[in-house]
Formats: sequence, C-alpha cells, structure tokens
Amino acid sequence: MSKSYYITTPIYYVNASPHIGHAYTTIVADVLARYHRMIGEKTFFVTGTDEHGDKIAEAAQKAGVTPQEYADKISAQFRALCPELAITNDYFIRTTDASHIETVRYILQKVYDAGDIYFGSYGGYYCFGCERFLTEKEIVDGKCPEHGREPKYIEEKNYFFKMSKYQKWLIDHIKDNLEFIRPERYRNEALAFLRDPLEDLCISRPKSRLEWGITLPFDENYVTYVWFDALINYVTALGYPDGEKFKTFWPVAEHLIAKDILKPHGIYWPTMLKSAGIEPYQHLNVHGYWNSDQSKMSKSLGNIVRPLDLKDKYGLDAFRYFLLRDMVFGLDSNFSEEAFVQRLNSDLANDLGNLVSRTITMAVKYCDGKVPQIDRKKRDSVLYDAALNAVAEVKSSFRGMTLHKALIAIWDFINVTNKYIVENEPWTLGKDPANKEKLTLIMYNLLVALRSIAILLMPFMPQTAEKILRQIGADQSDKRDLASINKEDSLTAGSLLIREESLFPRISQEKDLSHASVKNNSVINLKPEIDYAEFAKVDLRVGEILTAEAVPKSSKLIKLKVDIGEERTIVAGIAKDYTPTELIGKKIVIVANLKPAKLMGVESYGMLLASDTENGLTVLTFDREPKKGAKIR
Ligand code: ME8
Repeated sequence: MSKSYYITTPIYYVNASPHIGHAYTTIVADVLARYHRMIGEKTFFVTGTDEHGDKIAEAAQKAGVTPQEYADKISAQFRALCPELAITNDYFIRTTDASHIETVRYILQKVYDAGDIYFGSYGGYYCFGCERFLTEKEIVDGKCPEHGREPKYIEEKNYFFKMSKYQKWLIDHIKDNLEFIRPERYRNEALAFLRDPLEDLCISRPKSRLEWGITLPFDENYVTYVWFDALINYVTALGYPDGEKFKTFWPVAEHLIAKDILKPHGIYWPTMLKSAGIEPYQHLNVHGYWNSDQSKMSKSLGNIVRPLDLKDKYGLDAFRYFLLRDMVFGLDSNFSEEAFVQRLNSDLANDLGNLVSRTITMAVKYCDGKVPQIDRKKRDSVLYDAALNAVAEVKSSFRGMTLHKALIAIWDFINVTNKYIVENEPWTLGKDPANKEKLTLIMYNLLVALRSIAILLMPFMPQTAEKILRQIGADQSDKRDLASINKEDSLTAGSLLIREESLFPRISQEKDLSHASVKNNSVINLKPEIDYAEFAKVDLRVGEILTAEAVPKSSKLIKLKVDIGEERTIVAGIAKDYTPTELIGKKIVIVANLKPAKLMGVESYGMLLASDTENGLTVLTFDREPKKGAKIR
C-alpha cells in the first residue's frame, strides 16, 4: 500500500485580507503536497478560514455588515488566492461549514462526557488579538507583545477544559517524540511553557457578550471559544469520526504554522485530542515570521506586503522561489523587494533562464530541432552524477523541512550544468562537422539535465518546470517523478524541441527599489515627531571596520566585520559606492540593537549609517578620532 501524507495550513482569520505571511505558509504547504504526490504518496492538503470569535464580530461591526456577510467576503479572498498562487489544496474548509459545526459539537460532547469540562468562574487579562487570556508572564509592560495592545480584564462564568490533567502526558509525549514539534527551538519553547503548572482552558463565551460562534451542545447560552472551534478543523476536513479519509490521513498529519500560534497548536490541541480519544498529530512544523522593516507584518503596523501585487509584478514562480529560497525554515526573514529583484536577476534570469535558453537554442541548431538519437553506452557521467546528488539532497531536505537547502542543491546542479557548457564549448565543436557525434552527445546530456532540473523544480516552480519540459519536447505522458531522473528512456528521440521566450527577463535595478530618497526637494519630508525616550531606544555606536568583502552574486551588498567593543557582522548596501578595501579601518556609526536580518543569505547584526550625495552614498564618519564602541548621543 502506498504511503499517505496529510498537510494542513492554519485556517486564516477573516478579519483582514491575505498578505505574504499567509501566502508563504500556503505555498510551503503546496510545495510539500506537490512533492509528496510526486514521490507517489497518497496526499491530502487542506487550507481554509477561521470565521468565528470576537475579532470577526468586531471587524464586521466596523464594516457595518453581519459577521456572516463579512466572513463570506474575506473567506472568498483567501479562497481566490489559491488558484492565483497555483495552490493545489484538495479541500478548503470554513469554520462556518455545517459539517464543521457538527464535528465541533460532537467533540465537545465527547470531552464533556469524559468529565473533562466543568463550569466555573474566571477573571483574567484577555487579548482580543490572540483571542485568549494571557498569563502574567506573557504580558510585557502591560501589553500583549504580539499585538501591542493592552489586554482587557474580563471576569465571567464559563466552561473550562481540564487541560491541566494532561500536562504530564504532554511533556512525556513531546520528550519521547523529538520531532513532534520542530524545529527544535519551538519544541524547547513548548517545553519551557510546560514547566509552569498548566491552567485549565476557558472554552466558552457567554452569548450575552459574543453571539458569533458555535453553540455549546450542553448549554444554549454559550458559544464555543474560537480556538477550541478552529483547531478541530483539522479533523473535520477528514470527515472525523467516520470518514475513510480520517483513517488514512490522520495518523500522518503534518501541521504547518508560524510561531505566533505555537501555544494553541503545541499545547491546547494535543490535550484536546487526548481527551477526545484521538491520537496526536504526527508533526507540528513551525516557521518564523516574514518581517517588513524588521517588524512582523501586520495590518495594525501598516507594513503589509500583498502577495498578488508581487506576483503580478514579477510572476508567480519568481515569487514562490524568493519566499522559499530566502527564508530558513524556523527563522525570521526580512522582506525586501530589492533582495527579491536581486535573486530574480541572479538565480532565475542568469543561472536558470540562461541555461535553458542557450541549451535549447544550441540543441535546435546542432540537432536539427529534435531530441537526438545517441548511443546509450556513451552517456556522459558528470551531469548524471550531479543530478543524483541533487536528488539525494532534495529528498533529505524534504525529510528535514529545510526547503531552502533543496533549492540550493538544485542551483548547484544548475551551475554544474552551466559549467559543462562553458567547458565543452559546443559552439566551437559546431564549427567542424567531424565533431558531430561528440556534439550530439553533449547536447543530449544537456537536454537530460534540463529534464532533471525541471522535475526537481516541479514542487517549487510548477509553471517554470512545465515550460522547460515543453521546450525539450516532453509530452504529458512522460512519467515525471524523481525516480525517472537519468533513466535511459527519459527523453524520446525525435521529439520536437520548442524554443520559447526567456523564462525570466531581467529586471532593471536602476530605480532604487527599497530606499525612496527625497533629493532636491523643496519640501523636506520629515517623519512624525518622536519623544526622547523613543529615540533613546536606538543604540548607536562607534565601530571600526576590520574586514570587508563583497557578498557573492550581489551587486550592492558588502559584508563587514565591525569592532564595536565586540565583533559584529554587518551587511551594507554600499558596494556601488565603495570598494571593500577602501572601507577597512574606517570609523563609522552603527545601529547596534537592530534585530538581525538576513540579506542574500548573510545574517546582518546591525546597520551602518549613510547618507545620499549627488553621486551615490557616503558613509557617516567622524572629524575627530572617536573611541571604538563609544555610545553616540
Ligand atoms: O492565527 N510571517 O490566523 P491568522 C509568516 N485563525 N507567516 C505569517 C505571518 C508573517 N508575518 N503572518 C501570518 C490565526 N502568517 C488562526 C489560526 S488554526 C487552527 C487557526 C501565517 O490569520 C502563519 O502561518 O492570524 C501564521 O501562523 C498564520 O498566518 C496566522 O494566521
């Protein structure tokens, strides 16, 4: 029997439109689903929307419509995003679906009958952003750190789930199954949380305060707490309790979330499942945040990047590639359109796009526009080995949820293939008819390599993979899976090669994309006033540049080692204005407490200050010798 695979995304709140954070999780889930289908596993992929609770009721009220009307509208936006991003979900769930309401009530009754729900009174600080009561430890400076809002003290009679009863079981389960919550940093975070006694979970809201929810099966006056409702979607989607799908897919359930919702998924959900007599899910896969200007993207901060804008501007596969390549799964990443364009130009237009276009152009020219017939015994080995290495790396990256490494491995293979062209110089061989056999063999090997690259790219960049396969004359009956890579019959001699337009046109970087600077402007565009306390939060230091080197493949970035009393790596966008050598020894100004950010794969721990001149940038320095590491006031 073939293996099965079940992948879920969070179901998104319908209080705001999708942004790249949502798009990222859904795209990662899609890559996983496509990969597992490709390796022959029976796959089920679910995404959807979370539609009950205070947040939605509040947003609907503001918009002057009913919660249902509001939910219908925003849920439709999330649903429409799926085909736009080539998402191959098998099911789209809404928590307002009748089947879901029925399942939630069924599970509540089961947990109630097991004696795990009681009626009591509770007073605590409630964050409407998190839709949950916060513990004292979670409140920082009187506010919820996630939403920057003061939680509200609420005291009322409610139903409680005996979560505390399952604390020991959960700790043991997490410790016995080291991959249950991954990567490791999030397992440790969950275990750290479980070091304190677990409080019982308030799972109801009185209808007198909130009506927009699922009525409790055992008390008409209460609706279900939104998290208790939402988490259950993962089993509703499989037809729990009776569905055949539940039997097949629940034992292999993989949840995918960002770190914001680790607690409900890592603590509430497993204990709920345990109480309801359902086995725990297999893995909780947790990724970091896409930040914008170093803070989490959120509607309230107004730093949202809309996925469809980027897709429309640069193309879907470029967008998918950038998100998957630039985020190390588990860590935060800072979104910058400039870094996006750099990747598009270097990895996609230069490395991949050029490889495909020159290979097809040469193959059309030297092989009469068809896949050539060759003597199988003479098949070359360099590219075949490189393909097998890439396959092994890709497989291990999928096992370990390190998708960026899979892309690095595919690009290593692309680069080996580009090198093969340079070393073999088909254009020189083509000048002498005596080289015909050798040239044909080289072109054949290159076409096989293009096929392998296309197959490896299929989960990540499905449209690009399809375009490459079409150009090398592979028809739909071609068995497109990892096992077919390098196989002798993977190309059909005589198939017509089709030269198409370039896969990724280069984007001009003349216009500075990320730093809109105001020059020669009669009105100075000042930012809003801040008080001294806010300014004092910025830790400015004197730093001495110890080493400087260009960041590979980047025309703008330089990696610096700077001494500010301790050694720091800082990546600065000044390569157009300074050579690395002229920077060494300079005393500069550093923002020392900026959150680390990754630029072209290099982690940067701070930022240097610079300003515009008529012809580029100038780095801020001093007119008297400053003390290294000194504070700037
Ligand atoms: O929490 N970076 O819904 P939600 C990366 N309804 N991913 C991000 C992100 C960012 N800046 N912002 C959002 C909810 N996400 C609940 C879930 S599940 C039973 C209920 C992604 O609309 C990421 O996957 O706030 C995160 O966990 C999720 O959207 C939160 O979506």
